[in-house]
Amino acid sequence: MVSHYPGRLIVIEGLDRAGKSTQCSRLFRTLEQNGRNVEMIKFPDRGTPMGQIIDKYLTDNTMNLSDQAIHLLFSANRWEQVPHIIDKLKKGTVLIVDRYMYSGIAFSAAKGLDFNWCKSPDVGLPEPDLVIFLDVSIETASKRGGYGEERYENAEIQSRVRSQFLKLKESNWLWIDANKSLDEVEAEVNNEVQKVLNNSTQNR
Ligand code: ADP
Ligand code: 2DT
Ligand code: MG
Repeated sequence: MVSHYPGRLIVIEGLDRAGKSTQCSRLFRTLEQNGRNVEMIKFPDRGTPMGQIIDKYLTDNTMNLSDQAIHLLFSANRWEQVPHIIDKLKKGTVLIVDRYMYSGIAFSAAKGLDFNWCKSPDVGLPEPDLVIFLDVSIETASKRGGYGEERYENAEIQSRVRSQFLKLKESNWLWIDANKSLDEVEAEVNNEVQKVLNNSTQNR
């Protein structure tokens, strides 16, 4: 699954408080220190006009949007970044992506929307070269500061979302036990990313 662009797309997925954002930052720092051309992207990107509607939906429980409509907005929020993603991949950048289409599918399917319907709006997005899933138990996640106020941040929903991620899991995903220490998880991430980057150098 190594893409035809010189850059690489590395996706980090997982439930809330699995350590995604922390590991994205650590990976970014490591690759930057190694002299790589690297950039971090996060979905939802709350900074765009569409992202602002998504942010309102997540933070304001009184905001009513149909499950289908918000699903399509999350997907559109990815599609609006595609020109930027392709541009960076063409320039040889390593893009570290904090959540991608898999969160989109898992969260909406967990609400009861049809699994295949949930997949369709993201068909055609740039394919990742590596998907890393940080698998944290609901118990560990709760201990990491408890859940906040945003929509979806409760144990019952997170547990249903995890079941959907299991349905999405593919054999080439790096599935990491994210209950381990930050340093242990980081070491596993670095090891696998290094393999993907070595592979890309050979293919260039
Ligand atoms: P996410 O982006 O997946 O929601 P974060 O990276 O924001 O998760 O981490 C949530 C909290 O849990 C932070 O306070 C972070 O320092 C802590 N944390 C993340 N991973 C670990 C870990 N492996 N062990 C202990 N604490 C962790
Ligand atoms: P954070 O900003 O804390 O990562 O969480 N979500 C995310 C969806 O429902 N669909 C999506 O496509 C994406 C990318 C997961 C944002 C919340 O939004 C959910 C948690
Ligand atoms: Mg995060």
